[in-house]
Amino acid sequence: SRQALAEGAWVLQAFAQDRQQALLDEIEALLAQAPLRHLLTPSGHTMSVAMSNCGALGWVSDARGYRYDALDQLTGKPWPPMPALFERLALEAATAAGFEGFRPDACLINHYVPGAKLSLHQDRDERDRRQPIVSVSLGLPAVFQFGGLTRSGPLQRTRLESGDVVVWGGPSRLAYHGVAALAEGEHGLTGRCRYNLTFRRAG
Ligand code: MD3
Ligand code: FE
Repeated sequence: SRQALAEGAWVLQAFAQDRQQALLDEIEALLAQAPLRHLLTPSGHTMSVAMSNCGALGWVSDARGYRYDALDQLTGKPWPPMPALFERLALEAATAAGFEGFRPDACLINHYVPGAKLSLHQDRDERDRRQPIVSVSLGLPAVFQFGGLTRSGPLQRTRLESGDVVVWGGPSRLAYHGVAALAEGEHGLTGRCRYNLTFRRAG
């Protein structure tokens, strides 16, 4: 089912349901090549969410700022290529939400353990903001928060479950959003954690 969260933002409930194990297998293979790490924010805080990337470009943060980089600083090598399964899922989800021809060149892998959270932010490091962002949730559920184009103002909250896919485009592309501290739990697929994949056209 396709459900509008806001203008241009579509929840595709259980869209990835039958691909969850295959997605997790790919994630584990990717993380063996480009390990999860806790990045520093430009202000010097360590993020509670651990991250890695695959694809031509990877999102990174350090004292110099936020940016996309073709190299993993940790390994000195390019990020692992994006698996065909990932590209296909992102294209199918974008198409189902009305965005044609989505070709992501970056996939950020976020890893949450209980207590980890993502503060309210905008995604504005991508060049062409007419391209949507596709996000895929796996494992423990999360409370996703999103607002408008300014940091102040009311937030909507929605629970994202394993296998849910959300497509963010149009006016929602620059909406402020975040993830509340992950609740304690145990999931049959991932154990005591949540993964979120975000597919982007960054370059
Ligand atoms: C709304 N990740 O990686 S996914 C991020 O669950 C990020 O890990 C969250 O926010 C997570 O930047 C949320 C949903 C999402 C992703 C990108 C968006 C929502 C968005 C971009 C614009 C508006
Ligand atoms: Fe974001």
